[in-house]
Amino acid sequence: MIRLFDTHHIRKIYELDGMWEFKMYGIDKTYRLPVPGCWEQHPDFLGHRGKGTYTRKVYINRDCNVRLEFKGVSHTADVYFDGEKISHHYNAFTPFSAVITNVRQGEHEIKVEVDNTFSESSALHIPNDYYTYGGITRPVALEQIADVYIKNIRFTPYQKNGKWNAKIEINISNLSDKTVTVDVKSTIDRYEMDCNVDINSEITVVFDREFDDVKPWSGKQPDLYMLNTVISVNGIPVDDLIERVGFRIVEIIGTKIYLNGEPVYLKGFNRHEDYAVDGCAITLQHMVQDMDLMQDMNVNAVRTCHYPDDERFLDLCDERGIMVWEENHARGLVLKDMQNPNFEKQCEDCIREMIENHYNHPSIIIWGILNECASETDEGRRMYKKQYEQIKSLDLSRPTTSATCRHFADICLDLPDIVSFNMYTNWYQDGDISKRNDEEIEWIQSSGGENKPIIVSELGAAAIYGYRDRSRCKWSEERQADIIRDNLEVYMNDDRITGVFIWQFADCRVTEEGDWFTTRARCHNNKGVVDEYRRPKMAYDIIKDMFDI
Ligand code: ADA
Repeated sequence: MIRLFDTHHIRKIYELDGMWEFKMYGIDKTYRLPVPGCWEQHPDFLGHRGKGTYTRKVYINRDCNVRLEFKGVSHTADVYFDGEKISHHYNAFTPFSAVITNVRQGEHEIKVEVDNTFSESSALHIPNDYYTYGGITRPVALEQIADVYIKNIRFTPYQKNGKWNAKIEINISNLSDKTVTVDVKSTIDRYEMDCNVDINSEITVVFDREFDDVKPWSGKQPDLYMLNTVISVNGIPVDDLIERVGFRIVEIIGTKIYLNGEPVYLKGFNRHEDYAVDGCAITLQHMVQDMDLMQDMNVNAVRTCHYPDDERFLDLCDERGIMVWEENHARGLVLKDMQNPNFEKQCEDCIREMIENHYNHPSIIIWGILNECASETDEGRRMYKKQYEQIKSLDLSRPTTSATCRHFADICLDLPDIVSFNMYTNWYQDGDISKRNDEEIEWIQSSGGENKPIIVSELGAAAIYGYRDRSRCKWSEERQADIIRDNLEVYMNDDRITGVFIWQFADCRVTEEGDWFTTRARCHNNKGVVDEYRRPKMAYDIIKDMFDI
């Protein structure tokens, strides 16, 4: 399943989930592995870092154009159709697609060369406090498309004179070499919009109108609408695209975040896409379990640390009214990492693909960048500034932020709309939580962050699941519960703070490369409130109670 709803009724879409032939470079054996999936789930590749090739045949039942969509390949993909290279993509966490024209009816071969090794060509996937898996880790789809087809649609809701309006931008592509006249019809609920246009190569059709009696999307009432767009040639429907949208606006007013004119307080988790038996290729069932557990703990928000998430999880957030801070792919990159010659382009690509593909999710209320990167340096500032500007060039409807740990040294706090900081008082540094919080906020407010909303983007402690100790020593479940409780008591009672994200929802695997193993028992980040099998630790019930406000 590629989304939690049908995206087409006219365009023919074949989901390519299933068993693909697989060969690992350097191993003379042919396997059959599941897609989506990580090769690390196979006993022969438990910790394998290398290059593997997935291959499968597809039957095309008529001459047509074909569009292949990959929702995620970890971490670099080279895609071939009948032996011809049609796409190269870097980054496990963003979708990409390729169009092949004039495909003849019959059997064809798709081959995907996948690389999860670390090298200078990978500036973002590096040894880190999370694991970079290998495989075609998110769904794949093959679509039969007409010569004129809908590339994508942007839905931007807004208020005008107290009424809901929306701007709908429909990008249509013409693969033929002649001008074509198309009829474009979009419907939402009882509202219809229609126009006729001539297309040479590409065109953007814009509808912009009032929808006076629609219900807004909010955490408590996440009303969603199907935006169904059909294009016809000579009265014959040739293509369609269905998006699921919500009417909501996000504003920053003073030091608060407002959703539809109401201030919100974000209480949530940082969630890595990592599950004991799935790796990063989390199944829908396990995504739903994660969502159910987080909602059982009374969260209303989630941060997609530290990369864009699987769209099915974002669909779940849309349906459940969970507000999302989605961020580009970067974690803890020092200036030397940011000076990798591939860094800026790889970040730019990630931001573009994240926003282009996830723009219509009403649950996403914040775009984040560069978690704990070199925001204390002049060169780092140049790159932060460039990335915030790129986000604003793609989306003016959402605020920006970045989680900093460069306490008392960060020189980028004036750039984002919201200032966010990661603080581990009583785990990494023991001390007076309230005092440290006051010092931090006073510094923020005098260093470019004045009159901005403030979020505590990370707080927490580690515990090994099942390790109980009446001394409440560090690494025990008791101590983790104490530290989270004591930190939440301060942050949730400070009206200068407009949200908290606990680090982290579940234990996740980390790379053995680098020196993470020295402080990450089991080669896992053990700060989850549940372990990698989603078994709850003692902190679970503390959070459930404290978030029940
Ligand atoms: C940092 C980082 C997280 C994680 C956390 C920790 O704040 O943003 O990815 O590494 O620390 O567990 O120490």
